[in-house]
Parts: sequence; structure tokens; C-alpha cells
Amino acid sequence: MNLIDFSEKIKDFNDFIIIPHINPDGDAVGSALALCDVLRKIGKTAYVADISENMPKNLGFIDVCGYTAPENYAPKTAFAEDCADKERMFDKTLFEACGNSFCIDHHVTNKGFADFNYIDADASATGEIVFSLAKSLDAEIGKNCAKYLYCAIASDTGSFKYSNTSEKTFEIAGSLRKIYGEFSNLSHAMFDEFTVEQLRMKQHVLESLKFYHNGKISVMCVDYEYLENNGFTFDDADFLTSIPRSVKGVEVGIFAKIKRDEIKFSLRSNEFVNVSEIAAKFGGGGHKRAAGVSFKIPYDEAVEKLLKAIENEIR
Ligand SMILES: [Mn+2]
Repeated sequence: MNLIDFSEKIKDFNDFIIIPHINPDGDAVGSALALCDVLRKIGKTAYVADISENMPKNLGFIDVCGYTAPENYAPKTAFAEDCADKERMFDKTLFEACGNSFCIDHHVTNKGFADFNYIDADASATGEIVFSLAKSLDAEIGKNCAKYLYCAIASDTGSFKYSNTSEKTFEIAGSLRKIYGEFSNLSHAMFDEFTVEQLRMKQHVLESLKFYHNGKISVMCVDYEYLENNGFTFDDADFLTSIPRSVKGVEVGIFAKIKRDEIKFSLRSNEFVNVSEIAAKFGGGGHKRAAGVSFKIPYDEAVEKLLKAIENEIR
């Protein structure tokens, strides 16, 4: 479905509930709130599923209060966003309870599980698509909406650093800058600000950093017990994921989160190793430069398996 037809379809429906993916990230949250604003701008009733307890730690400056659906709200139209498939939905029951459904997304694997789908895999973030949708619907983007879209796009592009950052990304960012004003405070809060506890965790985790294959592969890990004892959740360690890859000379960086009987590995590569293929060998998946896989075997054995698979790709 093209964007014009998609926007026309939206006009035929009402009473929307916007649902992002599970463990919503900056793009999922920012796009949800922005989409809600856009729908309201064209006269629709719209709310976002209650993500207030699942907000990313670096988006503390965003208040979802006016967006969360009240308890007696009876939505008729579900609007999935930034969610590649139904199983990854923040609230699948809510999605299925609605008679009609829309989906807007940028994941290349999205097969279009809603009644009406608009998927643009070239978009760096769902936020980029919401921006285009607003233009297509002739909905004015206000200051708050611009802020949400900035958070969405900055989040999925690693602050405009990843290879998915296109000319269009910068054009949209330029338009948002015009509406919102300077973004340095948001950028600081999202990317450059940490609590003392987070830095202590980083210090602890860095001690586990090890190198293999002439320094081309690095592995770092954190134990669930450590996180629990220090008041962290499993996801709280995610901000450390890219550290192994950031070391000069490293092609593949591995970050392992060890939880008693299960180990979750995040794989990141810099130039040529397709880590989604490595992850797929063991039942995982993801993108070329960022993928994930889980093992239910002892840590050392799991690392050995991954190292072997990666070493075959590094010559
Ligand atoms: Mn996204």
C-alpha cells in the first residue's frame, strides 16, 4: 500500500489505540506519541497503550500521561507501529480485540500483519515514516510532536551516526529543528548522561572484556546476580552493548548477559561480518551489523561456539 492510499484509509476509521513493540525503545515510544498527535490533529480520538511502566531509562523527560488510554476507553482501531510481527507486540490481546487494524513500520522482515500496512524498510526509523504520514495527512507538526519524532529518529540512528542515516533523515531532522529549536538538551539526556550507578556498572563490566583472534573479536559479559544485587534489571545493562565493538581493531564485539540457565548474546560488527547469519546458525536473528542469540548451555561452551562461527568469517 502506498502512503497516499494508506493516509486516505486512516480517514475512514476512528477510536485508535497505538501499540508499539515489546520493551519499547526510543523509536517505538517517540513514534507512538507523535502518531497519536498526528491522528488527533486530523480530528481523531487516539490513545497509546499504557507503556508508562516500560519507558526507556534515557527518555525520563517524556511524559506519556496525556497519551495513555483511560481505563474505560473502548478502541475500535488498533495501530501497530515499529513492530515487525504480531508476536513482538507490546499488547497482542489489545491489538486483536480491535475490529480494524493498521500497521506502520520500517523493519524489512515485516510481512504486513494488519488490515492496512505501510512498511518502508528504507526509513531509518518509524519516526521518519510518521513524519511523512503527517505531511500526507496535512497534519501540522507541533513542538511536542517534533520532539517525539526527534527522539524516535535519533534513537534508531544512534544520534545520526549509523549507516541507516540517509539524506532524507537529515532533511526531516532539519524540518524538526525548525519547529522545535535546538536539540542539545534532549541529545544530552538521551546519549551522554548517566547515573553514578550506571558508571559503576560499566566499570565492573569492563573488567570482563577479553579479546580473541588477534584482537578482532572481543567479548564482555555481565551476570544477572550482579545486576539484581545492585538494583538493576536485565535490560538496564543494554547501554553497554556496543562497547566490545568500539575497541580499535575489533570487527565483532560480543556482549553476554548471563541469567542462571540462559545466556543472551548481543553481536555487533563493524565492517564485513554479517552477524545476523552467525546468530541464525544458533536460532537467533537480527540485522547485518547488530544481532542477538540465546543459549542454554554453560557460558564457556556458548562463547566457544560463537567464536568458532565468527572466526570462519574473519580471515
Ligand atoms: Mn525502529
